[in-house]
Amino acid sequence: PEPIRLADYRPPVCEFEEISLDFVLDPDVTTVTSRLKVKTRSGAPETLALDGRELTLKSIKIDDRPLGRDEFQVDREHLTLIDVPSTCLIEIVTTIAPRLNSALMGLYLSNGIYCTQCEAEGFRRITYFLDRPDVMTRYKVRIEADLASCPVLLSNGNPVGGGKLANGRHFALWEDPFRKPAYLFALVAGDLACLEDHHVTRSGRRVALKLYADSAAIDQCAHAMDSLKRSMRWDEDAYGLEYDLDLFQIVGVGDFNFGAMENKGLNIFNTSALLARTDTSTDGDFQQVERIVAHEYFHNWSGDRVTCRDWFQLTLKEGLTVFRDQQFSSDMHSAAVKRIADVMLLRETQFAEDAGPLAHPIRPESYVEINNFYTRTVYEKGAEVVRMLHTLLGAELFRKGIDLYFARHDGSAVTCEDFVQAMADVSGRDLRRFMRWYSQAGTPEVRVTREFDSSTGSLTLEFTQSTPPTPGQQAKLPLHIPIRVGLVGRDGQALPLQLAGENAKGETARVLELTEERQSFTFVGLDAAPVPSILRGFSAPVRLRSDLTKDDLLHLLKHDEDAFNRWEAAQSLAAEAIVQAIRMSPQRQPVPDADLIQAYSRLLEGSIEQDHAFVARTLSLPGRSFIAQQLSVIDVDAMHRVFKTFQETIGRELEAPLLAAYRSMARIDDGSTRTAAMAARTLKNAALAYLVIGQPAKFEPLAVSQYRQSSMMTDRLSALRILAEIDGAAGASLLEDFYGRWQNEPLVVNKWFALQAGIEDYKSPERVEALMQHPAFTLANPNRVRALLGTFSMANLIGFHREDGAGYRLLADKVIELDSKNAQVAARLLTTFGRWRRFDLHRQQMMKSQLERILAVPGLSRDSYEIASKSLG
Ligand code: HT7
Ligand code: ZN
Repeated sequence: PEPIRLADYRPPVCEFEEISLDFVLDPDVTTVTSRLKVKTRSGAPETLALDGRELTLKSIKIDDRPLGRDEFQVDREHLTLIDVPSTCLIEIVTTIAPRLNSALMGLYLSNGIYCTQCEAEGFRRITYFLDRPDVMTRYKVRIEADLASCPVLLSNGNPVGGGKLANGRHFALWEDPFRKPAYLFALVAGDLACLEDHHVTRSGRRVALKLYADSAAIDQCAHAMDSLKRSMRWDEDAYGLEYDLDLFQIVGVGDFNFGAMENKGLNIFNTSALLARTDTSTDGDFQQVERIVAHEYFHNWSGDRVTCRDWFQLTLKEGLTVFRDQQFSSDMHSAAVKRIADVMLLRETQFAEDAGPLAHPIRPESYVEINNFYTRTVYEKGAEVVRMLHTLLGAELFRKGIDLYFARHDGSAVTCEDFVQAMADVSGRDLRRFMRWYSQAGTPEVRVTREFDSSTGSLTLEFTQSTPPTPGQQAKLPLHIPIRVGLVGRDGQALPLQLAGENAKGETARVLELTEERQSFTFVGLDAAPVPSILRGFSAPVRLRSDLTKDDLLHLLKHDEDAFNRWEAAQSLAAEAIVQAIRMSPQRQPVPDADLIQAYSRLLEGSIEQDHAFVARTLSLPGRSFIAQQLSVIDVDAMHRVFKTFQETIGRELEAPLLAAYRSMARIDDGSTRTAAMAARTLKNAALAYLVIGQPAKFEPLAVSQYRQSSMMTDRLSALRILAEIDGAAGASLLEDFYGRWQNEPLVVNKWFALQAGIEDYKSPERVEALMQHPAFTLANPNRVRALLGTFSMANLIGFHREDGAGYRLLADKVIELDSKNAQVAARLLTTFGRWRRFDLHRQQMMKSQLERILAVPGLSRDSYEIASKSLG
């Protein structure tokens, strides 16, 4: 398949002033009648190529005149109408089969509920249309369905009518006053329960809030409703942005390719991103629901009111909205812990993506299948780029920039340049070099060295930046990089920062701006050599290489006023020790050094940190992927051995403080989902894991009793995970117990699959194979596929990469099976193979041959073709 290129963008040949859509719903033959009010841009007749896939065309009329066979052409992807008058009304009747739609794009059925997914290019599976985001139209919708099975009929905007029909059918009419691109269209019909509430906006308007789900799950929707209300209030307070319709609806469905979708006024959610109750959901789930509800709601402005001109600009709405949801979560809970979690995710996933064959800029220049570009780079690195603008301009000017962006572009489809231009206009800053972040792939490396001159009391920091080559981009240019810094005195005090040639301002943190390949900054007025604290708050998505010593890091861990860099110091100390141990011969026992253990012990004793979630994060070893990125060849067995020994040693040597922390956190934990209670549980369960891994025989009973006595899923699942991992006496029977209790809760069953897929041992390919035969497993449900195959391939290093290649074969078999059913999910699973070059030659060969096998499948989807071919390329 030929790639689509940003450079080939051309405006659409016509506009649609209005579309009226009539749906007669039926699982096997749904009839869709579309009436389009057309106006060509040239004012002259034009040939119009409408997008459409897997549609059965029944009839076409222009201005009520049926078209003859020679007046249009139909192929697999288009309906081409020749000489369409400059203004006219086109009526197209098509049929579709929602029941057979296993791709979950367009109109499909999920547990008897009709629902749609139109982003990015799903609308063309509903009717022929110019399915591109710069075609914005006013929608009028009529939905007709069976009253008994579909009492609820929903679409975007406002309900404007409806009624009963003959033969047990009924209909509803909806109108959306806002022009929108087709990707924001939504329809839902089914037997759904509803949770209702309302929000009064800052300007006093009452907005009805309706949350729909299966009646068995409606008692798990309160947290989402609460999150929605907090999001609406926050967007008013933080950005002055109010909701703009009188009704906001959310529907949860069990079969969904992604987390959720921001359709105008009718968000559709994967139930995994909507439902939460403490007995069935972990604290992580609660936070995830809150984040995703907020994210989709924030899209109402950053995405819906101002949208993307084309799909290359995806980061315009996604990067900005992720940044906004990060700010929201940070305001709701602990800012430090949120930043740490976001940076961990970025470094473990996006940095790896940026260093592999699928690396692309946050605004790609070409794609074969846009669905493959809903990536960590577009989302998370995109959010970091917005964050850097916030850092460079400061909160006040950034807000002015946002205000200008929305005022200037409300109701239109725009580009990343438009966003950055608004920031440049309010600040008067030259952001041309900054724009390179949008077009340059790869993670920049920033090196910093220091020199203290005691005779002048000055410290010079010398920075160099470089970005490694990525596919199709060999040479890289210097970027505009904000580096937030501070200086920590020998006594632990934060020192005032005065650059040579400047007057003293007394500030203890500031932002240095790198724009060249090499730059130095000299701080003056220092009595003794301080320890520099660099890249505070992770002010730019770069790999920092500094000359900080172990003592410097221990000093920062104790004294840095920047919490992120305190955590970073602990991570650097642990990462250094782990990497060294991995490089050692297998005969030597890898042990964490005494200083690190002592630092952990101090943290546990609570003399330094008050935020218990922060303590838990700081005590946790770096992620596997973060460590793997620092190795020239990933040795999965050595990594497993070292992580295990480190955990065992920490668990044993810190038994007393860990147990004390466990007990005191258990006392603080009141079973609520308040931030402090969640933080206490995080630390409690981190301590439990260390204790059980350190001394399984001694602490297994503690985990068993936590599993049995707690009514909270967080505690139960943490205990069960650790028991299953140590493979002791209790693990197997409690796994059975868990399934028995929760077999009727699909989201909990996903946890059960994921937990077992993630147990790192050499038996896992067989275990996963056996789990695929379990009656509860199905390839038709993306959540289940992700739980079992996604976890196995992404989070089970030694199982998936077992030396005989069984893990690779298993994944490839399933990708091939899934590709013809749901290519989007198949292609995403396939991305793991993209890392093949990082392993030893034997594993490289095996992964490569699975990629070749997949590429040879006749009729392979565009999605999988793009990932497999780029991975090999
Ligand atoms: N904007 C939404 C993206 C999305 C999606 C993309 C492709 C296929 C299915 C999808 N479902 C939702 C989600 C978001 O970022 O808010
Ligand atoms: Zn989004």
